[in-house]
Amino acid sequence: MRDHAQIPYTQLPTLSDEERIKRARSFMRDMATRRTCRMFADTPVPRDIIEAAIVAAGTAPSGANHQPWHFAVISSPEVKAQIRAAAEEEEQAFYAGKAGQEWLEALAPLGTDDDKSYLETAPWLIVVFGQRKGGIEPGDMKQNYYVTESVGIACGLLLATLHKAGLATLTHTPSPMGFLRDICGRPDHEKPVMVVVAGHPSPDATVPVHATIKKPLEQIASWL
Ligand code: IYR
Repeated sequence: MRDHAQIPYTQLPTLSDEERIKRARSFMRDMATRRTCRMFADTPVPRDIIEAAIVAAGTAPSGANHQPWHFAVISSPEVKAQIRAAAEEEEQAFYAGKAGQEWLEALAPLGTDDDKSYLETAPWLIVVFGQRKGGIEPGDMKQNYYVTESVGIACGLLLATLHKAGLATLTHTPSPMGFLRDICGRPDHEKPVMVVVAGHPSPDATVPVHATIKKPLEQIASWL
């Protein structure tokens, strides 16, 4: 049993407001250079980076601090090939019409298609699972709370850390993605949320202009 003790919150640095603004803007500018990449090189990437990014993701706030996530990390060429084959099968149906016209039209400016070769080329695939049941102690099977929100925040930290480490990333969301649970050998109470692909971009990698257009502050915030 964990206790209910409190400890002083002392880990924030003492800064001037000027320095705080500088740091916020510096991080903002760096994150604004992150791009979703669909063209990867097969250049190896140290496992240490992936480990650090997952530990960072694991610091995310979560419902009742149950930390309802699991990261299945794949570097095996055989498993990557299995994931690619299963994902492409789903995506072929998706792009052949299952998605519906409105969805396909929305995706057109991104230029995506059913070719998911990057799932084999990139050195690392991180399959992120949300756990409907869990708890803090290993083996707990308690109810988890705000799983979608908690895992979403964890994925954000994962992407931010990988970007800070100088790697390209892609959030891949095949639909439906139940096959990821089978391939990764995860239990029924875990739901695959996304595949985060990480690596170096290929030397000739491009990104769609459409994806670089971000809504301005006035459009995404209101001040009351
Ligand atoms: N999962 C598909 C389709 C797709 C859907 C959305 I919404 C995107 O922003 C991008 C792609 C694919 O990976 O191609």
